[in-house]
Amino acid sequence: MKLEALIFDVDGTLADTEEAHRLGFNQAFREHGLDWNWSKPQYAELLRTTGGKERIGAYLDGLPLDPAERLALRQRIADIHKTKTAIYARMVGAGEAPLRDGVERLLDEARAAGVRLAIATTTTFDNVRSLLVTNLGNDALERFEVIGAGDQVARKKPAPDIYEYVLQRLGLPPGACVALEDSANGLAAAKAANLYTIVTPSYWTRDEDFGAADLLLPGLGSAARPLVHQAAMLGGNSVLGVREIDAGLQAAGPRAPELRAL
Ligand code: XBP
Ligand code: MG
Repeated sequence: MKLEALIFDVDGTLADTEEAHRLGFNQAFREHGLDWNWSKPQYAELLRTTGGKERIGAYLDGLPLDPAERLALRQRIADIHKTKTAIYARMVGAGEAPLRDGVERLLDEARAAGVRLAIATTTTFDNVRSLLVTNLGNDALERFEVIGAGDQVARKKPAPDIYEYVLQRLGLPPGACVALEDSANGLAAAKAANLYTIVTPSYWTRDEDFGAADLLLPGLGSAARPLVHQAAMLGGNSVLGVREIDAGLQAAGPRAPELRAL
């Protein structure tokens, strides 16, 4: 099936945003009078829980609290998270989360080739807007036909829900789309939605297991940082473009449910 759409994860895939998220959480905790401070190693563990509100909840679960205290703090999660989202927007707006190498190139190439673009993320929609508008200009959101984000679905990654939501809104079968991810949770979500999945790990996810990925690359590649060692795998090209992605999708053959439908 011909490549019709690229579906991008956001955090870690479009940009290395997790340090801005971590600092945002910590500042929000301080502003809410809490003495919590998530270190980098601790945050790497906490990232196993996707979704900021859920992540705060998982952290609370690990604290030695009496039930009343735990409940009272649980009821404050939404407020704390709102503060964190505002702090994150300011940080991203100040240029602290540039796009990863090759991302803008691939987005431009896809547009020129008539390949549709979408987003499937667990992060809050406002964060997607801050990141895209800061890095790609005011009309950045219009580049993406569907933006699936945050609480639009009941279950976050690794559940397939956000990918299924995006596929449904695109009106496309998984076999015509490719997902781009950076984490094991994201990969599991995309594969559970039966998508061909390309993984470009980030600082936070580089030690995770990506054995299920259809294509694993250190990045998308650019003239400044060509994928020298992967060029043979990419038909001689040292950057990942629409042509290479389509070739990978064709080589992988039909996705399982489509096969079953034959
Ligand atoms: C990343 C996440 C998010 C962010 C924080 O998911 O798990 O929770 O860390 O964002 P993805 P929020 O890579 O799928 O974008 O605080 O807005 O949830
Ligand atoms: Mg991610």
